[in-house]
Amino acid sequence: MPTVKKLAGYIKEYKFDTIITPIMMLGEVVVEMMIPLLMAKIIDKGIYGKDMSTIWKVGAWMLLAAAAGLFFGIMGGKYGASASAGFAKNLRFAMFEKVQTYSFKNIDKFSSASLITRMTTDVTNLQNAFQMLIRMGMRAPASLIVALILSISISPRLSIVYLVAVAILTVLVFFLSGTAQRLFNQVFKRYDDLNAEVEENVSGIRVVKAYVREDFEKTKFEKANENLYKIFVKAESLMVKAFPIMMGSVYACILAISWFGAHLIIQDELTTGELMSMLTYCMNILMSIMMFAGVIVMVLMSTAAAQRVCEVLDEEPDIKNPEKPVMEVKNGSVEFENVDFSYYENSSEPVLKDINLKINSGETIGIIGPTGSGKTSLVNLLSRLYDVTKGSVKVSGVDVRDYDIVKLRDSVSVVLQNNVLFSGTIYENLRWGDKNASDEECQHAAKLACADEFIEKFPDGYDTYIEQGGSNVSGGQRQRLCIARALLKKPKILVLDDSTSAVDTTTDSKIRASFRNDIPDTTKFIIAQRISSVQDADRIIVMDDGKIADVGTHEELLNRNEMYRELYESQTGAGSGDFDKV
Ligand code: DGT
Ligand code: MG
Repeated sequence: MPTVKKLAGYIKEYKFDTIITPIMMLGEVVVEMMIPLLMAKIIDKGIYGKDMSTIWKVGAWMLLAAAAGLFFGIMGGKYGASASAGFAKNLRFAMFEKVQTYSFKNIDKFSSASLITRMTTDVTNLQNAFQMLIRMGMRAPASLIVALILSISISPRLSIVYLVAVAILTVLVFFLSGTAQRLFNQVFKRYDDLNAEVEENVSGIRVVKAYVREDFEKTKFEKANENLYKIFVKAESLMVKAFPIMMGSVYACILAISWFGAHLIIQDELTTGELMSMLTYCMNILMSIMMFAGVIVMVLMSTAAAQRVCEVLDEEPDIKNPEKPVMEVKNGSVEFENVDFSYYENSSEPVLKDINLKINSGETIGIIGPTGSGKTSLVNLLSRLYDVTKGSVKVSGVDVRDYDIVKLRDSVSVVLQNNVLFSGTIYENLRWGDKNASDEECQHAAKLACADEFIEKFPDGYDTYIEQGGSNVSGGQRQRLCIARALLKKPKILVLDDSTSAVDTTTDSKIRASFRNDIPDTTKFIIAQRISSVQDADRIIVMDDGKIADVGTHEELLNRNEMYRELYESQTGAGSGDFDKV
């Protein structure tokens, strides 16, 4: 019930459409119910009474009623469609808006595939159920009641046949729909699996091709697809069986009415016209029951979708702005105090353990260490992409959790390890860093990141269109564009997470030189696998297994840290790694 109330809140500007739809449908029912009465009159008075003028008069009324029915029906359809589509639109927007507030952790919890299913398939299911509810939810019971009342008023004895049929059909319908609903609920779960499959494959299609894994992927997909097929067939075939059974009982009912009705006509207790109307009402009543059952099945089926949609809307972003946020990041000094961090609340082994570190504003810090040692995890705490599990991270002396998130992220600019560009021109992509940056500022940032050299070679220069994900630039070009974008923020702290790994060493050192000369006051964190990328840093942090193994200058570490020395030698020795000499 709270779910219904919550979802109803998204009808918003479509309230009028939502209310007018059932009213129109009621109008349609009333008109529809008059037609059998008029028909009876034509038969009994007009045809049997051989009275042409009655036929004309009542015929005209019938025409009018049919036209009115048409009008109400069209209006009901129109408003119903607008109300349900509008409801779905609002819902999708609210979900999209909510997802934008999610932290990395929130997104990890749902997985992006599931978020997509929830925003598309689930919302569509809700939209259909909603439309069914406002159109048929009122029409079906109303039609049932009016038809029952009118037929009882014509012939109470014959109506008993109805009541028996109604009872049998109701039991049948609700039994079937309950089973169908359970099956359809499983369908949604399978959809999620399928979408996860598609998303992973399509977003990684280049790797799939490079490794000739198409067949493997196809088999995997086939399985998910087959599962969906099976459960769908099971649910649908139940519904298909249900239909002839229901129609069977409708025809049985018509036969019974004709049989008893004929007797009553012979006994002069019923007229032919009245029997005709009774038959029409019979159809009406039984159809209404089926329709109503349909509504109930759809609404029940959509409860799973509703729940999944509400989960997205109700999810509390675990990284939120504080009550009284600090609005200014004064400088780029950083302090880690007894920091522990894990990605899951109850994981036994934290990813970062007991990190203590003090960094002055303007320092250049290199971070080096084996893969999985926690380098990315460490720097992600700076701009609150994740929050610490224990201890605190301070920027310019203030806990990062006390800052306004926007201000913090503007001051702490991170070039993520697997960074992406978005579809749009180079200018547009760079202006993610600062939407008001002038062309000159963009070009200056590109120059610092050594991106100007290749951009200027493009025929369209800075107006070159970048495809989705940056697929039409090389890995090294993409990295340089991402650095330029980060520089445009004019950050107090700049984090480069393995951001020059695809850039040649000469360009890499040129980029570092321009940082030194152009943004000397910005604190720089440079994560790298190449010693040459960090050796001129003020201090180098050696990470190992989630801990800081050592901190020092290049020379200090060469003298005292074995891991560092080995890494250095492996990279400078003949035939391997880089050839940069100190
Ligand atoms: P790299 O980039 O390969 O050189 O490795 P690092 O040093 O950047 O390692 P990092 O911080 O990405 O990973 C440290 C540990 O945390 C590693 O055992 C994998 C785990 N981890 C990393 N990212 C995630 C994540 O998003 N979710 C979960 N559950 N675990 C993660
Ligand atoms: Mg990393």
